[in-house]
Amino acid sequence: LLSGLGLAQNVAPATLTSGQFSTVYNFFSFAIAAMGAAAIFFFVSRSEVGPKYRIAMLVSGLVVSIAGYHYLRIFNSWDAAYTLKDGAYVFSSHPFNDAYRYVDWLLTVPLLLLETVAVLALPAVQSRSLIWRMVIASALMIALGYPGEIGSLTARFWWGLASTVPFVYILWLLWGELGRAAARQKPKVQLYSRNMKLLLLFSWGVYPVAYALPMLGITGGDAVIGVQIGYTIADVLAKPIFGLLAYAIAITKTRQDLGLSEDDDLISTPPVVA
Ligand code: RET
Repeated sequence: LLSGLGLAQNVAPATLTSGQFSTVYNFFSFAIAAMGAAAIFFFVSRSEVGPKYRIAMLVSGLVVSIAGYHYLRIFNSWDAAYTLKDGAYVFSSHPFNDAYRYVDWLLTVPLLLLETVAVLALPAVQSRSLIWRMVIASALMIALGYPGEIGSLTARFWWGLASTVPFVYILWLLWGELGRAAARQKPKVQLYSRNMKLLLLFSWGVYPVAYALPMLGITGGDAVIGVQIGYTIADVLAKPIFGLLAYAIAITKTRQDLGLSEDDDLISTPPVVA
């Protein structure tokens, strides 16, 4: 059935045009800059938020540092995997290593889940069980996705389907938990928490879509670069942009805890000494 649907070919491309090669090259370069700058921001802003929320800023900084390192490796691997020959980019003898990405997720997804729970400051008992369930599910999601990434399109379909089960479970847990936590917050944080829920759903949703591109009739070089561009956009949304929203929640809750006005200008408010 699957080969009838045209799914039984590998994603491996023939040759990339120089436009295709450099688009991915530039996306990776952009991701390195975004992750590196975000790391500095989160580490520095840690001292601006109240003690309860510092762990969330620290974890956010770790996530983007880990990702920045992996994007450096991915960038180098991409650069080494193709050589310019007669105006086109052909495979060199070095294979492009997509495992960096999966190893990155294995580390950063549990940390992102921790960050989310930490910034909401849920009661300890409740958050511990929630974190464990999500961490196990996320490891399963990533481990099941990888064989499909490097296999035939048929393998991609079945492993992708298997990976979607823990994926849906995590989103379902987070959606409920974030919704309940949001309901307990004051209006401004409620709005941020709602945005966090939407950003989470949207950014996480980009990963399976990028993964599925080669099965949706996109072929050759377009499939290869579509997957890489999709993952890179998703990573920038899910790590630095998500972290900024976590920072906004943390700083607003810090002000509320101290009885300061929530709308104080970020720059003119003196740092919180705790
Ligand atoms: C895979 C395989 C195909 C099916 C699904 C996938 C989901 C991946 C996700 C990754 C999230 C990564 C994040 C990284 C941030 O640091 C593995 C592509 C559902 C959701 C949030």
